[in-house]
Amino acid sequence: MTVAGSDPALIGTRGGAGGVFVNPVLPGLHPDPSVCRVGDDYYLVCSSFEYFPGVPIFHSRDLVHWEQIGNVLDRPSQLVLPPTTPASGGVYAPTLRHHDGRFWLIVTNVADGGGTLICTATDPAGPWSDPVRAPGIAGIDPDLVWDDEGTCWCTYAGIEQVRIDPWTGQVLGPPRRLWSGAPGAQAPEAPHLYRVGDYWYLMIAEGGTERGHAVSIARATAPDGPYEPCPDNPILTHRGTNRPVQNTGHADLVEAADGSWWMVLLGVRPQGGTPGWHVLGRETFLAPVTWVDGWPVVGRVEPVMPAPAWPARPLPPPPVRDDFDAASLHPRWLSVRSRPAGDCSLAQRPGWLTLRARGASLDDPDVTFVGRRQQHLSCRVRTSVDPGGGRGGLAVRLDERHHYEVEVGDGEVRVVARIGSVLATVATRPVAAGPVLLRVEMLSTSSEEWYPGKGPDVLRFGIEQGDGTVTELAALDGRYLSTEVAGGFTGRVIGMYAAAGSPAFDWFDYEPLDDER
Ligand code: 6LW
Repeated sequence: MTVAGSDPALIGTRGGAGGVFVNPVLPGLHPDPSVCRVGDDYYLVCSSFEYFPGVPIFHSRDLVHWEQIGNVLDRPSQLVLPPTTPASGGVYAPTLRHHDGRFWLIVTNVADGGGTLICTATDPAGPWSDPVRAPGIAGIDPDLVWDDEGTCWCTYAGIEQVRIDPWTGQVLGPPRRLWSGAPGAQAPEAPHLYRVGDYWYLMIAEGGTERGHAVSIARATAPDGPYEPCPDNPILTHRGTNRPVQNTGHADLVEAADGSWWMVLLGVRPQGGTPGWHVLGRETFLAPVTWVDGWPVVGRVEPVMPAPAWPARPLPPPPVRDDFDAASLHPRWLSVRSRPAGDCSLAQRPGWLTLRARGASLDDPDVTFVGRRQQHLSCRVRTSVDPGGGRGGLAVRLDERHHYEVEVGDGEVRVVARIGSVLATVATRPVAAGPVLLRVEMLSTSSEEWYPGKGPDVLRFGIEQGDGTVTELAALDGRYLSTEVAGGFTGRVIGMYAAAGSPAFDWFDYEPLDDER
C-alpha cells in the first residue's frame, strides 16, 4: 500500500536524499503539538489524556525525525489521574517554551484534582519539576510568552489572557478577552503568541477539532492587543477537501536556525469508505511557512512534502522487539490512568513484564495495562504471555467502551469485542498451560478493497505455534475502534493487560507493515 497522493519511489526517505519528507512526522496519537528550538535542537510535546506517564517529549535535529526523550509528567507527584478521569479527559494541550536558559511547560489536567500546571526543567529529558498550580487560569490550552520587560503572559482558550508569575502560578491581574477568530466559529482555542519583528502574532485554532478545524491568526503591536485579524484567515484548513490529511489545526510555529519558518499541527488520516474513520488518533504533521506582507502563509499539508534545506538527521528505526530485559520501561509505554509500581514489574520475573490485575477487564477504568500507540495504518503485534494461574492478554484499546482483545486463562484463549454496550466473545479455543503466543494484525483498507461502506481496516486476532504456524481466531472490522465511532480525542493504543492474577509477558513485538516507513 502507498501513501495516497505520493510517489512510491520517495516513500521511506523521510527527508534528505529525495528532497522530501513524509508526514505525519509523529504518527499515532500525538495531538496538540507544541514546539520550541534551542540552537540547532528542537523539542516537541503532545497531549496524553487518560494515559500515564503524561506529556511525551521529543527531540529532533531536523524537525522531521523525532526521538522520544521522556515524559514531562512521569511520577505521581506530578500527575494523578483518578479512576473518575473519563477517557479523553486528563492531560490536554501543553505549551513548551525555552526562556532564560530553562524549559517551561504549561498544561491543563482536566481530571478531578487537576487544573493548570506549570513545570520547568533545565534538561528537557528531565527531571521536570513538580508542578505549580495556576488556579487563576480559567481555560484549557494555556500558552506562555515573555515580553522584553520579562513579564510573562498566559493566553488560553476563549481567547483570554492574563499576566502570570510562572514560578508561583499566581495571576497578576484580571483576565482580558483578546480575539475569538471568525465571528460565530466554534471553539476558539489553542492560542500561541509570538513576537516577530514589530508585531505580536496570536495564532489560534477554530472550528472544532473535527473536519471543520482551522488555524487563524491576528496581530498587534503589544501582547495584550488590540488584535487585527489576518485578511486571509483561516491561514490553514482542509475542510471540504478530498485531501488525505483532514482535521488540520491546533498548530504551533517555530523559526528554524536558518531563518525559515515551520508549523507543527495536528491532522488525521481517515481511511475506508464514507464518512471515513481515523483510527490512529490525531497525529503531528509538519508544514513550511512563508511570510507575505507580514502574515504567515501555509500551503496544503500533504503526506509527502519538500524537505527542509538542511541535511536530514534520520534516526535508526526503533527495534521491533522489547524483550523486557531493561531495568525500566521505555518512555513510549503507556498505562491507563496510573501505574502503581507493584502492579507492573520487570524485576518479579527477570526478563519478563509481570502485571498484577486490579480491574477485571478493559471495561474497568482501573485496569492494569501497558501499551503503546498504534503508529502505522498496517502493523503486526505479537506477545508471549504466561497467564500463570491468572488471565491476561493483548488488547487494542480506544477507550473502556471500545476495545478488542485476545486473552488467555483458565485453559483457553478467547477473542473478546467490546463495542459500546455490546460485549461478545467471538472465538474460543483450548490451550495447554504455559506461555501462549498471541498476535494481532491490523491491515488497512487498500484502494482495491474500497467501497462506500468499507471500514478503515481489519483486525486479525490469532495464536502462533512455536513453528510459526498461525491459527486465526477472528477478523474484526476496525471502524468500531475509531474516533468517529468512539468519540473523544484519542486513538488506538495496543498493549498487554492483566484481568486476574499476575500474568507475565516475555516480550512484545510491534512491526510496521506500511510501505511508508
Ligand atoms: C485541545 C484542544 C483541541 O485542548 O483538542 O484540537 C483538545 N484541539 O485545543 C484536546 O486535545
